[in-house]
Amino acid sequence: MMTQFAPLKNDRILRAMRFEEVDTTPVWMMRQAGRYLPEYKATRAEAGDFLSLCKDTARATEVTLQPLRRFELDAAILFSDILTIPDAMGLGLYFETGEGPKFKKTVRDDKDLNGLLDVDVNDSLDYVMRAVTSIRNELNGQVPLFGFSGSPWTLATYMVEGGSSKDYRHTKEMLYARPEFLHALLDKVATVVTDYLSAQIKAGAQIVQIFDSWGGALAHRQFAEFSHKYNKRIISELKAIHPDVPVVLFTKGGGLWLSTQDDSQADVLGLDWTMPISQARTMLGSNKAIQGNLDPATLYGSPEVIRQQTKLMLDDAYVNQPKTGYIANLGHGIAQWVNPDHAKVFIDAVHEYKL
Ligand code: 1CP
Repeated sequence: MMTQFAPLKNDRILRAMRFEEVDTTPVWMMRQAGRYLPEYKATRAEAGDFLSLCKDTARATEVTLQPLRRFELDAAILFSDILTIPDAMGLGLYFETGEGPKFKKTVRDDKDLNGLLDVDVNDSLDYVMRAVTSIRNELNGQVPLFGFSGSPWTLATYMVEGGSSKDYRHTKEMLYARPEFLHALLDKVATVVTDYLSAQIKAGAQIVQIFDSWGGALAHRQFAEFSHKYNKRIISELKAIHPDVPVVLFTKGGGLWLSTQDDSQADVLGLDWTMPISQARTMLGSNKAIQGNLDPATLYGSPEVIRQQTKLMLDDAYVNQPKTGYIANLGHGIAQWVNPDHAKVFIDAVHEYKL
C-alpha cells in the first residue's frame, strides 16, 4: 500500500526545474544537515556515531529537519550517505574519529568482485527507505524531499581505494591497466544505484540527485566512458519507471563536460564554483535547468561579502534569460567550520534578489 502524503505547499524548486514562472529563486545547500550545526552534533552524540545516526529513523528525520527550522530552505535532503551502497555490498564501512570514511575490505581483483554481496535494496538498505518515508511524513508538504546516491564512478573510487583518496592511485591504475575489470565493477554498482534511487522514490523522495563528486578526477577522454555512460544509463532506467520525478546530476569538476552530461535525461545539471553559470547556459540552451554554484568558502566571508557574491552569482545566472530554470546552491557541500548565521545570510540573499 502506497502511503498518502500531504500536498506540497512550496513547489518553487519543481517549478524552476520545469522552467515555469517562480516568485523567487529556489535555494538549498548540499550537506545542509551536518557538523556546522551544533544541534546536529548533539543528535549525533545521542545516536553514538554517524552510521547509527543514519540507521536511527527518528534521529535521521530530526537532523534532516534541523536546517529547515533555521533557514527558509526550498528543499529537504534525506540524511544518509553515498557510502551506504558499498557497505551493503559487504565492504564494512566505518569512521575513525577525525578521519574520513574507511572500508574494511577493498575491491581490486576477481575474488573481491565476485565476493560482493547481491543487494536487495529493500532488505539491507531498508533503513534508508524507512528514513525517507518518515521524513516525507514529517515534512507534511512543507518542501519537496531529495533522495540521492553517489555515481558508480565516485562509489568505485571508495571501493577500490578503501576510503577517501587524493590521487585515486589504485582506481586509475585499474582504469588504464585493466579497464574491463573496472567496467565490471561499475556495471554492478550502477545496477544497485538504479534500484536504490527507484526504491527511494517509491518510499517518498520527490527529486533525486546523483553525486558524481569525483567525476572531475577523470581525464577528459575518460569521463564519458567511465562515469557519464553509467549515469546516463541509470537516469534512463529511472525515467522509464518514474517519468515525472526530476533527476539532478552533479559532477564536481565537470563544467567543461556539460555537453557530454547534457546527453542524458537529467532535468538539472549541478555546477561547482569554477564554472560561470552564464557560460553553462550558453552550452546547454534552455532544455536543462542549472543548479549551483557559490564557492562554499564564501561563507567564511562577512555578511556583506556573502550578499555581494550571491548577487553576482544570480546576475550571472539570469543574464539574458527568462528568470527560471535555475536553483541556487553552493558549488559543493557546506563545510563544518561555517557559522550557521552566515548560511542564513546566503539563503535570505537569494530570496531577496528581485527577479
Ligand atoms: O562526523 C559526521 O557526522 C560525519 C560527517 C558526514 C555527514 C554529515 C558524512 C561522512 N556524511 C554526512 C552526510 C551526507 N553525506 C549527506 C547528508 C544530507 C545533506 O546533504 O544534508 C549527503 C548528501 C552526503 C553525500 C556524500 N558522502 C558525498 C557526496 C556529496 C559531496 O559532498 O561530494 C560524499 C563524497 C560522501 C562521502 C563522505 N561521507 C562522510 C564524509 C566526511 C565523506 C567525504 C569524505 C571524502 O572527502 O572523501
